[in-house]
Amino acid sequence: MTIRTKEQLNDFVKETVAHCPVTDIHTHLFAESFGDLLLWGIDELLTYHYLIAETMRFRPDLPYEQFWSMTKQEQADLIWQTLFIEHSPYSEACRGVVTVLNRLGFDLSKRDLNEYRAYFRSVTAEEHINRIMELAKVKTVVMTNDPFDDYERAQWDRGIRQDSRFQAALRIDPLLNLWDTSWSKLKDQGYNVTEDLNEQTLAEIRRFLKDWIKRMDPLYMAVSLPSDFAYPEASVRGTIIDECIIPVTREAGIPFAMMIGVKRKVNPALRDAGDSVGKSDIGAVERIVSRYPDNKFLVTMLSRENQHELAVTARKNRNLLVFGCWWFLNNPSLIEEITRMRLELLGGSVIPQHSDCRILDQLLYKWDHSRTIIAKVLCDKYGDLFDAGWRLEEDEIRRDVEDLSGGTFWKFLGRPDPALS
Ligand code: FIX
Ligand code: ZN
Repeated sequence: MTIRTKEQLNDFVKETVAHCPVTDIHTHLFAESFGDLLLWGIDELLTYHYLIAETMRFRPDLPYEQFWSMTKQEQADLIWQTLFIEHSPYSEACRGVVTVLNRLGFDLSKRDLNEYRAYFRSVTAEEHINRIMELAKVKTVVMTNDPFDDYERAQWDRGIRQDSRFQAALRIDPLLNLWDTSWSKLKDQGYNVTEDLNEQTLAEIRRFLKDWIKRMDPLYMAVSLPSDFAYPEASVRGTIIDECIIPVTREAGIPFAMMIGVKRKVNPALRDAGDSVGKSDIGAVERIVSRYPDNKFLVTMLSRENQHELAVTARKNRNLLVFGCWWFLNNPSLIEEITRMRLELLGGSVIPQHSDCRILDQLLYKWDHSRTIIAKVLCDKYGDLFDAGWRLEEDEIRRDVEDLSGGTFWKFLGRPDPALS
C-alpha cells in the first residue's frame, strides 16, 4: 500500500521498527547450554561494569578492594542505593535498568530490590530466555566465544547443545594482543608453537584457528584492538594478521571483525570497568581492507572522532561493513548523530546497532532505546523523500527496516538467516 501522508509515514515507520525482529550481531550473551556464562537477573543487571564505574564516582572513600570483596548481592545493594535511591538514574546505563524493570512489569514505585529478586528466583533460565527474546523481539544473538577461556573451552569439550538463536563468533584477542602469554596456552591445547613466530608456529596458529572454526562454526572471527592499532606493522600482531587471520578467514569465507579504539586497563582497580577510549588511525583500516579485497571486514570504532572517516572508508571499500555504536557511543545523543550520518553516507548498507549485552535482560533496554532512535532518524530521512515527491510503499519500508535489523548482515556473510529457515 502506498503511503499518502506524513502522519501515516511516521506511524508506519515507528510501528515497523518497533516490531521488526533483529539479529544482534555482537553480544556477550550465551545459550543456556554454556551454564554459568549466561548472566541474567537483577543482581547481574545492577553489577554491570558500566554501573560499577558510575557508582565509584559517588563513593570516593570506598576502597576498590573493599567493593570487590563484597558478595554480588551486597554490590548490587550498594549500586542500587547509590545510583537509584540517592540520585536519579538518568545516565543511559541506569535508565536501562529502569526500562528493563518496567518492561518486566515490576512495580517501580516500591523500589524494592527483594521483590525483583524473588521474581528472578521463580523462573528458569529457559523460561527467561524465551520471555526476554520475545519481549525484545530479538530473533538471533551472536555470542563472543573465547577459545582461550578455560571454562568456556570445557563447555565446548562437553559438547554444546545447539540453540540456533545463539550463533558463535570466534574471539581471538589474546592471540593478537597478548601473544607473549597466550602462545603457551596454545601449546597447552596441543599446538606445537614457540614464542618466536617461525614458519611452524604460524602454521600451527592457522591449524588452531581452523580447528576452532570447525568446532564453533562462527559467523565471523573477532578482535578488539587498541587505539594505537597500526597496519601494516612489523610486529607480532601484524605478522599474525597477515600470515594467519587473513588467509584463514578468507578460506573459511567469514569476515574478520575489528573493534578498534579501546585503551585497556587505564584504571586496573576497576577491573572490567577500567577500560577507556582513544582515537585511532583510519589509515590502518583503509590499508587492510584495500590490501585484501577478497576478504570481508566488519568494523566498529570506539571513538566518536573516527565515525565519519569510517563511513567514508566504507563507501570506498565494499568488503567493509560498518556496525554498531560501540560501548561509550551507546548513548542516545551519539547513536542519533552517528546513525543519521551513516544513513546519509551509506544508505542501508550498514548495521546501525548491536547491543553488546552482557546480561540477557539488557536486550530489552538496549534494543528499545536504539529502536526509538533508528525510527526517529528513518522518519526524517523518509520525510525528506516525501517532501521531494517520492511516495513509498509499505513493503518498501518493511524491506529497508528488515535490512537494517539484520538482513544486510546476513547478505554480507552470504548465509541464510537461521531464524527464517
Ligand atoms: O571488547 C568488547 O567486546 C567490549 O564490548 C567489552 O569487552 C566491554 O567490556 C563492554 O562490555 C562494552 O560494552
Ligand atoms: Zn563487546
